[in-house]
Amino acid sequence: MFNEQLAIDAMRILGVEAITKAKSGHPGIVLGAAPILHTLITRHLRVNPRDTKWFDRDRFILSAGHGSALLYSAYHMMGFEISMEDIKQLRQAGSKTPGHPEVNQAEGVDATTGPLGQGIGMAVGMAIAEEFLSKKFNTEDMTVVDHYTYVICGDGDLQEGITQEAMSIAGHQALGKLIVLYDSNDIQLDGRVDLAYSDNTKMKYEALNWQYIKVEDGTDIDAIDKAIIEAKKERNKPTIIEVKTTIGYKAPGAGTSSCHGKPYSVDDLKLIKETYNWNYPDFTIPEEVYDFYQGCAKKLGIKKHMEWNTLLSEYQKKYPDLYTKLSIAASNNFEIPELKTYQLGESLSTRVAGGKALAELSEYIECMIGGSADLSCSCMVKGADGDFTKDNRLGRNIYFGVREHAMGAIANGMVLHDGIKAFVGGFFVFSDYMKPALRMASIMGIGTVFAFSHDTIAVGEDGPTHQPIEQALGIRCIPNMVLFRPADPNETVYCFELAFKYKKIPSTILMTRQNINVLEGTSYDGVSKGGYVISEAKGEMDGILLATGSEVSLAIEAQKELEKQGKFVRVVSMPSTNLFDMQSQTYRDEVLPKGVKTLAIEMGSTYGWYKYANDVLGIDKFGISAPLKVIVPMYGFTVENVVKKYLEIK
Ligand SMILES: Cc1ncc(C[n+]2csc(CCOP(=O)(O)OP(=O)(O)O)c2C)c(N)n1
Ligand SMILES: [Mg+2]
Repeated sequence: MFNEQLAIDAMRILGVEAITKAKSGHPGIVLGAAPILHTLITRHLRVNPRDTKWFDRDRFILSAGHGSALLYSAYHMMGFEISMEDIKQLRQAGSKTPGHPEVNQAEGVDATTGPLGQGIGMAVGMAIAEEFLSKKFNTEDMTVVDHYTYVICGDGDLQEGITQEAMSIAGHQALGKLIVLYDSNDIQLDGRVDLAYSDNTKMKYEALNWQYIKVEDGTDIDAIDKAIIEAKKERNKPTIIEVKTTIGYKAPGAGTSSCHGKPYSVDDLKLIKETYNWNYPDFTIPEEVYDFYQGCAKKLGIKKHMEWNTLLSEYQKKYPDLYTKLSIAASNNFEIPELKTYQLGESLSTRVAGGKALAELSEYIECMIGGSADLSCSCMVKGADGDFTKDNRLGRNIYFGVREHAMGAIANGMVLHDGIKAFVGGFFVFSDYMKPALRMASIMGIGTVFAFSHDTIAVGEDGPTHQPIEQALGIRCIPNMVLFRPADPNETVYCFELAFKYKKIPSTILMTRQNINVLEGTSYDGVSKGGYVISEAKGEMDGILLATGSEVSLAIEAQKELEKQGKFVRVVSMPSTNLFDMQSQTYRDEVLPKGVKTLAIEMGSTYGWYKYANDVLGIDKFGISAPLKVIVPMYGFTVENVVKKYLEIK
């Protein structure tokens, strides 16, 4: 009979060898948590190393992303497309084995991790997606969606605030197919966990409506196995399995933080291999170990995938409509319709226009799920078909509660799962609470839609804490993110159409609290280019007023006033600087010709606008609590001041 210890040690040693070669990485978790991952992949995890995107695979997230070498080592031996050469290239430029697991770079990685806590948040999103899709597509006789979501996390993950939010929602939503394996080694980067942490783990998670199971000896794979079996039995609660381990097990510095993030020297590595009685040259895995891991993957994953394929073709015959819908969802090929637009003379806030766009989109996209952080009545970001609850898994609105941090990560998790188009929203100023998730969506290249209302100081009475100033700038700077700030209800509709079309680009849509008149001159084509001439100069062009969002209306008023003074200016609406910057130089020069005096107008940080304009009417200080009618003019956003500022440009 095969000695599994050999396989576990192979996983450990290969990971540590890669770290030593890279002279960079985190060996402690590799040595300590290997038995956890080993148990999962040899007895439970249903994945196909040859088809890593199989729709009904179990999802697995290494939330403790610093343990990437452990993951790569295991995946290599299981037969994923991670070669020994890739392992040797750990953490090197362009390798398939980056410092932290990245969805688009390393084979089989279900979520990019590294920022602690994000992984757990995304796992909750995946578990929600599974619950919804299984309810939607399974029939009495055919189960086409049925999988678990597994997480391995560390002490750091559980200390993060986002994790409290995510686990609280997961418990509330009774996500029974979510299983978190906690590598509990009492050590973190700076030292002992008890320097900073004394929560009662069992009581804490039970209070959050989780099942808690403890495994006292993290080298006892049968005990870990038994705990996972127990976890799977509990269908009404997510489970956290606390596995007591030793960081850097059997290696120099074991049980201390010295082995958390420092690679072992070549000499230390030699010593470790001696201690483990590992007599193979570096980067050498015995055939029997490959055979064992690949045999397990075959039995647990590949075989199941083949059975699933057979099931799916029967499903296609018997339920052709459902099959078509499932295929569209799984491939993220949702058809985006042309949405209803508004007529001149109408006036409504862009948050209301956004809410209506979402409602209309929900009719076409059956697997569109979204919600808000207790602000759906205000920001109008709300899903259709009632609320997603433990008793109504087909509800497409999620009440996230006031949990923005987790909401962002959960939305990303739903999108990463595939099959779901997710959108979430709240007050724009609190996008700060979601910034890490916005950034993660951008790094991962996924089409999550973040829609925020209350986009400027025009929020009014709530004061500076609620009035965004620097937020738009911050989000525009995130690579691969498209931020939209539509000028009127119609631009809002076009922004939603575009955002829902993107598959590999997340978007952030900013909406007003106050009413905006429907403007003349808006166009889908213009919005899709990020910036366009919304109102041409009525005579020889003297200059340009460049504006976004609600300030476009102001610019058009100022254009009329300047006209009276004999100055003909063009108004450019710039709903997305990100998209505008992607256009050809020719197009950009057409819209904003060089050498033409230009004033940019936005009720937010001026930083960044000088790239397009000679001067900027913006806000570089905090707002104040005052009614809209007072604060907006007080901060200079009047026709007179726009005209004055424009005329001052030399
Ligand atoms: C949000 C965030 N903050 C800080 C870090 C840096 N960091 C990475 S691992 C780690 C220690 C985490 O401790 P634990 O999860 O117990 O890992 P172990 O030392 O047991 O491997 C820290 C602070 C990070 N990756 N993400
Ligand atoms: Mg730890």
